[in-house]
Amino acid sequence: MRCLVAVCLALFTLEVSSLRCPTNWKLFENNCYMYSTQEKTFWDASEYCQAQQFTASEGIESSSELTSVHSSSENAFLFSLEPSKTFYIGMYRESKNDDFKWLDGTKKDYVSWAPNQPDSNSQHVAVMWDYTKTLWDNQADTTSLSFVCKTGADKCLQSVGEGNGCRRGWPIKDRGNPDSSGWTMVSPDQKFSCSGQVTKWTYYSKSTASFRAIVFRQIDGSETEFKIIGINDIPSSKSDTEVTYIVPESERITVEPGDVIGWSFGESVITYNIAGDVKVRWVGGSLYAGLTTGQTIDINTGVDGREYSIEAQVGDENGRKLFFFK
Ligand SMILES: [Ca+2]
Repeated sequence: MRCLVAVCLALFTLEVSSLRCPTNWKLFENNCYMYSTQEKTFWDASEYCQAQQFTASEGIESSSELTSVHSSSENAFLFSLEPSKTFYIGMYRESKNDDFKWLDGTKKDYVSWAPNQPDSNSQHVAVMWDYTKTLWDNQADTTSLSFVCKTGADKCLQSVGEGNGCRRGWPIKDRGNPDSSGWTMVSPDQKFSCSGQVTKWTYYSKSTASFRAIVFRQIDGSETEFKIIGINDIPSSKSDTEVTYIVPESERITVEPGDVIGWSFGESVITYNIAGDVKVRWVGGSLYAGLTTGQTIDINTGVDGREYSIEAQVGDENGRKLFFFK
């Protein structure tokens, strides 16, 4: 399985200010929703949602809960996730004499009960009922059903450990060609979406030659001019393997949304795959030795469609992970 480059790019080329959801979650207004095809009892489903952990901008950590519903449009959106099945939503009551309420603690300001529901004294939880389409039924909490988890969207939201879904596809087994020596590269379409510090680099090293990971900032109005925001020299002692470089605190590069990833090497060290939809700008020659932070360079020798195995992890000042860039 290799990472689908087009999918990664779609995540990173969103407007910086726009809300996003982790892979497999769908955005609706200000929230993210995941329809789970796993079938669980109501309380197991709630536990499953709570076990989903996320990181967001400012290092905020959050989890999810079985979905609440607050409008007919949200209700219609939920129904559209799986119109042919009955699934749990996050409404329950303690006993037959209690009012129904939302598990996530939000106010009950909308309901969509089917005619004559809720009914039975022993049915304490709500489902989106396939029999009545967008209308709800109260049922027993012991049936195994699919369900929907909900969490607040954020411009940087991602599942912990997921790496935007790209990490899973890290193309170790499909690492392609060793690049020839003496290039400085920038991948201007792949922008950082959060501010923070680069705490870790991971790349696929073909040989033991030193590798220079770089963060660039595009000069306003120029296609080809980039300022070097920071450089991490990685002394590689490994070949033909994935290299992880934990950046010492004193060397961490502070990035802003819109900054782009780049790199430089004097000898052949990194591999690539032909990938027509990832445009990499490059410049050859003797730049490698002379590159310095703050310098602006014209990266204009060529533009090529290639995918490199390189990833930056951005954390806050405490090193906590915020998101992956690849
Ligand atoms: Ca019922």
